Amino acid sequence: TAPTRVLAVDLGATSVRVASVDLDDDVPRVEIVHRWAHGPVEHRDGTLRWDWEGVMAAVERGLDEALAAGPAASIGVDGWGVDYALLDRDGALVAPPFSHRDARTAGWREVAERLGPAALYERTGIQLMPINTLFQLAAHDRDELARAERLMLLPDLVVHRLTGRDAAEWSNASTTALVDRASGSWSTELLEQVGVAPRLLPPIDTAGRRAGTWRGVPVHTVGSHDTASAFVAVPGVPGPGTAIISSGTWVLVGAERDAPVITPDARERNFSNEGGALGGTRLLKNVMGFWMLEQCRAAWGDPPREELLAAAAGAELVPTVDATDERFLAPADMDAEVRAAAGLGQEAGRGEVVRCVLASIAAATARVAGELGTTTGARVEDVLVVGGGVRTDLMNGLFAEHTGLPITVGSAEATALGNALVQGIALGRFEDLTAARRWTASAGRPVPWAAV
Ligand code: LRH
Repeated sequence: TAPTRVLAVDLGATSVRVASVDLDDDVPRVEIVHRWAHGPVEHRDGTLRWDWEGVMAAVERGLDEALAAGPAASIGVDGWGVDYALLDRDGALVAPPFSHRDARTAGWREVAERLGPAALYERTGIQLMPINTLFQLAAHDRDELARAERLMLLPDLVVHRLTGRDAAEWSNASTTALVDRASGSWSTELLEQVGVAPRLLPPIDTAGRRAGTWRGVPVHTVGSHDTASAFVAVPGVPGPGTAIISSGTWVLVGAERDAPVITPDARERNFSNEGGALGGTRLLKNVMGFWMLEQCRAAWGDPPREELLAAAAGAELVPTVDATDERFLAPADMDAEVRAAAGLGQEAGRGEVVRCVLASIAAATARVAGELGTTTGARVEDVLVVGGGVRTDLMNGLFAEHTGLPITVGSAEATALGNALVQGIALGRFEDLTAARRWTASAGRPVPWAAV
């Protein structure tokens, strides 16, 4: 029989990738067929938006290249969360989609106060953060909203462009803070409270379904939220005491649960209950991730990452900052912001700043892992790490040092891999999630303590 080769389109906030995975291989291998580096761009009105034409061109080019190399059994699409596009009556973009780092959400706390933070949390189970789709929409340009006939989350929009499917996949919809967690549907009330006509939202559906075809190849829905896909492809079968870290542009720290944990304690600690790719909940918190390092590099004129990491590995002990603080979301100068927060003067070298960033991420991660134990009543005993960040040994080592727990790192391309696994389940290649994870477990490696 022909190998089960599937293609995973993975929209990352710093690079769009099209990957090929042969699900019949002995070990999981993700081959990146096409990669397009990008980032939020300043629009002519001064706002931060995405170059959507560029994203779509990269997707189609990557799929073309992948299909030129051989046949594929299926295509799946995932991407970063919370961002959306508005489409007009002809299905064209009303304007380029905003980045969640755009400053228009600065007044988000007032919106939260108006809606009632406790009620908001009880209804959605989502951590209150400025980037939530809810707060983005509350601050969205009213003229643009008035011209909209459809609102689509970005990975859904790619599927729509490829196949015509008009729906919102559950895992990503659940992260918007616009879904009523009890009913699993869009909250008409919340949408109206932020001035969005509920009819703009497409129906919610689930991962693992056939969405249509592109050039004759079946397209399946997958965990369209990249974090949901990354959690699918962890190196092992997580137990109740397993914390999972998706280490990348953001560092997402969480654990899997069968049902949402929407308690006063979870609210107090601002934990999110995001929908799993194949059901269940990711109880999780966002920590600022490698974005902080990349923005420091940008402020320094892009010196090689390896040099900075080597300097950081040899740096003196440094103070840490709170890597969950929104001041690090999109500061004008990340280097200056970190130095100010940490009390590091100009005499501190770049190595110290980078060390401070990575140690701060690790400290916040360890704190969240501890809180997960308190909130769920199941102490965290081991940690699985996936995502592009696993390539940075110093970061892995700092996770081990700060959590004091055994750490296993898995695939740097876990997002694409998880996307591929859900396609594999839809195709009948894997019986279920556990069977799929047994395959990815073979790619795990323990992190030696001595790495720091
Ligand atoms: C990670 C991620 C995260 C969201 C953020 C916008 O890529 O999807 O889960 O909170 O980007």
